[in-house]
Amino acid sequence: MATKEEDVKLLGFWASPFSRRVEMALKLKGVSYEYLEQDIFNKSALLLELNPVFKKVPVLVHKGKILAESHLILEYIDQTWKNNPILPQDPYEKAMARFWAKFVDEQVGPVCFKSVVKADKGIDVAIEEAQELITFLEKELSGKDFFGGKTIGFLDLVAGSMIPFCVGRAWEGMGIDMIPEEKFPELNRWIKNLNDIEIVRECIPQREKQIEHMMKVAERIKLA
Ligand SMILES: N[C@@H](CCC(=O)N[C@@H](CS)C(=O)NCC(=O)O)C(=O)O
Repeated sequence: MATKEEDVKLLGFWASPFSRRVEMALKLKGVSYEYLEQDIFNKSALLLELNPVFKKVPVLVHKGKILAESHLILEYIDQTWKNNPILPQDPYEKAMARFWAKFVDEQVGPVCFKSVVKADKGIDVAIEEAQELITFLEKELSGKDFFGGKTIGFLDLVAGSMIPFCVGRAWEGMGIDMIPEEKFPELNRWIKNLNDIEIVRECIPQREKQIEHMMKVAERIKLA
């Protein structure tokens, strides 16, 4: 079980789904850590030194060992602190959790945000294309409390930090319901289940502050 002397540092950014999911995992495992907030628009010498390849948060430092990329960090945390497992034990289920997590970060996140902001083919088409992707996750969740089954797991951390509190809120700020309950009942049930978990609530950025941040990011995308 985790102790106070873990020697864990996390470089993160408050609105980043990638660093919030790592915080959720550390809290789930009961690992104490020092959090170092980063300005991703004005990167610190420490961030550039620790992650010279991608220059992004999150970065986890455990006893001097440096890790970047949130999926890999989650796996490292899961293998280092064995309590409250995050990844499924079954090889196929584990591969599928990784598959859908990749889909969330590489497809759902960018399409549901960047492509809709740009809306090259018009906003209605952009929303329809985004919701087509979300439908895959709705099916994947069918009849389950969490993607991980009865308890929160790897895909819940990845999708849970990205979809409701990032994609959902971004569009809420622009008056669009990207995940309407009548279209996505399973995902809405799942979002409520996530909200019932204290460690998830602790890691969710403050709503108004996040909406304001996402609107600024949207402006940057439009101008790019
Ligand atoms: N694939 C990375 C993505 C991390 C990422 O995009 N982090 C953003 C914050 S949300 C960042 O540091 N951006 C700075 C930049 O792009 O220069 C992961 O899973 O950790």
